[in-house]
Amino acid sequence: MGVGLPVDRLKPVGATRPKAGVVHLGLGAFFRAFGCVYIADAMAASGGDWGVVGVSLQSSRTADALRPQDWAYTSVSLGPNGEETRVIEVLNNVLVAPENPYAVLNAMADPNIKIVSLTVTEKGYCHNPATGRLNIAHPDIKHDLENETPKSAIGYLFRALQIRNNAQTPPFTVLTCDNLPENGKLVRGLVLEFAELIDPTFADWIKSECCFPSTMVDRITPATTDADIERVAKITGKFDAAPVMHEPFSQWAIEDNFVANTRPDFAAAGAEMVADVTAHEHMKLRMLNGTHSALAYTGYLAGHETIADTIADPVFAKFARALWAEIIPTVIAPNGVNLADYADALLARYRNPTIRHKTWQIAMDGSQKLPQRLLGTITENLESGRDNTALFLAVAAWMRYVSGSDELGRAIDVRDPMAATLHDVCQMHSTPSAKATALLSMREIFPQTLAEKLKSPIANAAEQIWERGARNAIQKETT
Ligand code: CS2
Repeated sequence: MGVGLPVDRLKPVGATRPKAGVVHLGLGAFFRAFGCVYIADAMAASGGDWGVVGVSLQSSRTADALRPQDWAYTSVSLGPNGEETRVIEVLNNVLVAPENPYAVLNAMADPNIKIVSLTVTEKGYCHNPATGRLNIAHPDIKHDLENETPKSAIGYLFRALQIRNNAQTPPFTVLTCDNLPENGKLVRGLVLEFAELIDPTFADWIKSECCFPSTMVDRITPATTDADIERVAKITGKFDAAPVMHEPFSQWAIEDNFVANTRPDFAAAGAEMVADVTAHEHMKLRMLNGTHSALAYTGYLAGHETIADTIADPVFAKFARALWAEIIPTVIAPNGVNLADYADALLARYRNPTIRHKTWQIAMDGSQKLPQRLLGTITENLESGRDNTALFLAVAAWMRYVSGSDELGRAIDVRDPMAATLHDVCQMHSTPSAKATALLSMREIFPQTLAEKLKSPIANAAEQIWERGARNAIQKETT
């Protein structure tokens, strides 16, 4: 820390930690900036023992940062006109799964735990993104099928449910908060596929007793930087090693389907409890995440560091509008929502200059994101004979990005579980159209029938992106 900064460590104001009712798998910045805030508000409004035991499935970084603060942290709302801070005190422990998988299973098996929530990112489901089926060749799934101490989220859910069943404890509700379509149905299908490989009778119990509500989650949460940590210390007068930064906006639509109807009073905290979240999910995944990915790949290639920088460039603002014009005809608006207004609001959120959301951060894991963000929309437009020009450019920009070098020939640090294969596939071919065709043949991402239809338009878009550069290609195609 710089000279003259406060040295007092942040501590909770409340004397005791709230009793735990939730175990959260994958405790990253997003859930701390989102789910934990809703839970804090729900407990403030209506009470209940809904403290959260966070679980890091990979590193001990968050646990190490939060332990000296008794798990309290600062949530920082980045408004266009300034920052507001608030201390969140709902965590009552953070466990590091690889260090002690039994502690995680014990926490999940505790009868007081009614909900196991997840933000493990798309790749954390160990599924095949094109089909939604469990990837049984995934090393963590292979490991978990053969060992009682799991590595994957699916393995943890299965083993913990098994322990509860053996102890005649009712199951928990599995509350997924990742940006995947019909995310509850997806995780249910994956847990059942896993269970059927081990114990089909037990799979029947999961089917009949367990609940997997789907949710739509929305709050832009850029990664916290060292500069953020210093600034928060200056503003609050306390040193917090792991504050979370987020936009003021937040929206949570939750399918109201919980074991024994037991849950925090999410509605009192502003969440929408609905019978079916499909409309919310489609709108958000296609209109927000779809344009986010499109802007991330094209913006990165054009040398823009953040979404705010990208969208401040009029060529990209126009590109975003062109994307929404193609996406909106595929979206059924949730009750009371006007999709043109929703797009305007997204544009305003992207423009928020205090959100330094890196194009590189959003560009991660494209192989896992493309199907639900862009390919579903493209498929429906093709079926109805509608235009896809801007969406094709977005897919081609992803191809250019994963080929591994930018428009100035500098290496791109491509983070993706399939990064090595994507890079090798691109290297084997010399022309943009040949690279595009080879990438389209990756069945984990592009289903065969779609790939065939995409061959000529994507080869064409790839040539534009490679030859003109992303910005010029967009400018030419979207005017
Ligand atoms: C982003 C999302 O990183 C990404 O892929 O598109 O994290 C996005 O910021 C959130 O879904 C907004 O709710």
